Amino acid sequence: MTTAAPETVETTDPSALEAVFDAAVAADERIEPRDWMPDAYRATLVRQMAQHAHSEIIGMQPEANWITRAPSLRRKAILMAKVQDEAGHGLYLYSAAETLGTGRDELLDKLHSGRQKYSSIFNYPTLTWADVGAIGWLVDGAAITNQVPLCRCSYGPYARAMVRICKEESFHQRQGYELLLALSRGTEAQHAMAQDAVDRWWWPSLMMFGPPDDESAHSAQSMAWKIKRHSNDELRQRFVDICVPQAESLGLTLPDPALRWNEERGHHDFGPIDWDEFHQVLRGNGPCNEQRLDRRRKAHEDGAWVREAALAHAAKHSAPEHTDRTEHPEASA
Ligand code: FAQ
Repeated sequence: MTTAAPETVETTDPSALEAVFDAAVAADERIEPRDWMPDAYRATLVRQMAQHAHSEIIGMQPEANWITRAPSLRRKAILMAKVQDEAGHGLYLYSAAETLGTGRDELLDKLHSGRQKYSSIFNYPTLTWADVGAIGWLVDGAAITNQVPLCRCSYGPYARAMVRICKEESFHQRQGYELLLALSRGTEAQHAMAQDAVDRWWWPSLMMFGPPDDESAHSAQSMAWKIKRHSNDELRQRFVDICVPQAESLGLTLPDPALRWNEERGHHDFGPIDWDEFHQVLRGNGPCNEQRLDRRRKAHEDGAWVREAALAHAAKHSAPEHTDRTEHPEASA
């Protein structure tokens, strides 16, 4: 916290500690790892941050599917950089979750055993090259809409991780938009490919924001704690309003006949979302759930030797003989 940190408060009385925590949240101060916090606040953060971290690393798969088939060296270099960024985002978020006392091994174990979720969006297949553009424009666009307010999250390490992530996501969104624009202005077949990708990714992108507010189990408490700053429906509406003029500039149509400007509300109305599909995907029945988790487990197993080597290296460098060697006169030469 920026002012009176709870550990400096000379009390172990839980209600006094909670009062200090509540006051800090009310004053928009940041809660830091060593500050006292309610167990439920810690658990909610771990749940959301873990789901977010898992989404970043599982989210590498749909786009990585196209790296070997990117249509030019320029597109390939951009795509590789983007997929590597997603891995980096996962690392920032796992590190931020570690500040809450939850190890990365534990979180990965929960992902691999299906006990923790990742975003529904990554259970859809990338069937054509245009899907890479649609993911950048719509999926990264939805991610930014959701994540910019998280830069003001009450938990310091999460908020700070989000600042950097959002900057990178912004580049991701623009490369997707630019890719789709090139296809849309290309041949008839390229335009049709771009339109088909937008048709398939639009509704799942709206589902990324989570269930409607009246069915969102965690929103009210998370907003009271200032982890979330806006409700799922508010952010979904913001995203729709942003996308409509962008789709027009792209020369593409959003696949929703009910989409129209509502003068009274000052927002676009849109058609009903298929929540049954959303729940099916969450239950593991999406088109790619099994494949995504299988690949993730295999990547983890294949990487075991890297983790072992890193641990051996760290142990070697913390051993006393290593300390002696660095004190050798030649070591500083
Ligand atoms: N998919 O009560 P709420 C990205 C679950 S990053 C799966 O409303 P909450 C970057 C929810 O966990 C994308 N599960 O929950 C990228 C809860 O289940 P639980 C990820 C979902 O937490 C781009 C239950 O439903 N972003 O895309 C989903 O208040 C391109 C009840 O829901 C984040 O994680 C869903 N769509 O609000 C990477 C952002 N929605 O835990 C690669 C941070 C809800 O009780 C390529 N997270 N659920 O078992 C958040 O802002 C929130 O967690 C929400 C959900 C908004 C996702």
